[in-house]
Amino acid sequence: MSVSFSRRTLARLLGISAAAASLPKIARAVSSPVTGLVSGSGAFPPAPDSRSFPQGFLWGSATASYQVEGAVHEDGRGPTIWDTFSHTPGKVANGDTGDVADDFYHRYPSDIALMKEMGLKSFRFSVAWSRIFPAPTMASNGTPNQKGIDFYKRLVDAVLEAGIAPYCTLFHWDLPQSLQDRGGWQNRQTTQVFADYAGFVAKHLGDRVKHFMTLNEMRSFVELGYGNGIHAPGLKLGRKDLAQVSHYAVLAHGLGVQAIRANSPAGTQVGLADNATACTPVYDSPEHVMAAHKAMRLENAMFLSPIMDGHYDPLYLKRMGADAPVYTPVDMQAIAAPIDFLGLNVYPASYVRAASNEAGYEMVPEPSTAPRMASPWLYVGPEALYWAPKIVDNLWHPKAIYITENGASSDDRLTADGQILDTDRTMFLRNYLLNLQRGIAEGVPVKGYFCWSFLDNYEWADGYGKRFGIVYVDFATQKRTPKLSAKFYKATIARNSVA
Ligand code: GCO
Repeated sequence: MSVSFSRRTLARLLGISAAAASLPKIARAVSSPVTGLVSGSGAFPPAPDSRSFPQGFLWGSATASYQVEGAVHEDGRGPTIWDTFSHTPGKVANGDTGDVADDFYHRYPSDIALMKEMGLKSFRFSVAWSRIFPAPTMASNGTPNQKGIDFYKRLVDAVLEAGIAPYCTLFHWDLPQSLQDRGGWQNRQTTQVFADYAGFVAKHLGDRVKHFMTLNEMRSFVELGYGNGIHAPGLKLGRKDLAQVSHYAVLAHGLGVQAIRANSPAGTQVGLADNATACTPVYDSPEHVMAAHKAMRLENAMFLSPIMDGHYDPLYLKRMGADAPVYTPVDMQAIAAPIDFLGLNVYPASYVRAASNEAGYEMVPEPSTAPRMASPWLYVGPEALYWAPKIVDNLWHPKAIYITENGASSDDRLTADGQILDTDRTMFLRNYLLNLQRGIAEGVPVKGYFCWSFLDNYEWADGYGKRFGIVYVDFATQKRTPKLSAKFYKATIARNSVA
């Protein structure tokens, strides 16, 4: 089964969304920004206002522990569900595992030097829980592993030394195997053990790291890991059990927020990285825009909306009926623990149109000719980066928003002289960024953008076959080669304006 099915479709299949209707004829507005001319001297022309970002905008890039680190048996790291899953025949394309990945565990100094050279202002990475606590149980995380803590201290120090701000994610899917052996995210106790681990990391890195994110993409690890089984731990739960897992995910987030706050210096900023369905009106008209606002809440009813609203959407609960999650008012209070920023991972646009049904909208499926990148699920919908933050801001007024991921997979090929001329990824990034700029210019409080990803890396069930980096990695030699898109990004950062 391809990943394309899972990302956005599963919630629909579970009956959470309104039924998709036939595709209407859509008039799409094509943005045609004025292109600056490069002068003969090679100097950059002044940026037209429709391209420039606010001063101090935080240009960054992101990675995740299992996708880049490798060194899975080193310095006391315990096994995770991804070690188990990737070593199970038939689960990952080409039988690829994260055993070596980008060898970032050893090569981080030169990779950070490359980030600095590119002008990155921030770097989002994740901590591997099992490097800190190799074998947690449901009773406690057990004995901390000093070598694991020391690794992340060294990493963060090197990032800071390069003048780059570290943004730390506590959970990017590599759950310790010892917890999965006790039920993993199906066991409510995992939420408390996660919070304890998050508090511990905040205590040890909080002097260096000012921004923490609890969980990355709850919808992905819940639906892909526990719903259709294409990600670790590979389970296929029914609708009721899956809804309970998603409840534990949001609860873990809330308890994590509280634990990080309790263990870090005043002023530490806490948030999450959520892949909220990026509800995008089919075009800009009052009824479709209104429909997209309704969709943003209901399509994200298991994840973002309870975190921001403090309750589950009544229509979601009605549709789930007896399959709705079991929870207490105390749970809901924790889930809605105030956050300092909201991270959005934005990839495809999910098109919405007005409808006269109970929900007031319907999702519009992609036509077969809709353009996509190398990953089948990754439809190109640049205006998602305008509408998702805009609607989220209108609905919930977060204090700050970061785009914690946005990027694209391409079929990168080396030219005879060793370059990667990824004009497609560059086109993708340019158009998404122009849409982001539009929202910021209108006052949406987006403070930073993290390109996914810095390096080609282990793309989960797709193995090394789908490349998302702006830096090419030859996995046989570990040689890094910045792609054309990296040069585009460097120019964009230098000008603080879309290049
Ligand atoms: C995810 C992750 C990343 C992916 C990226 C491309 O959401 O899946 O946060 O780990 O690699 O999104 O698929």
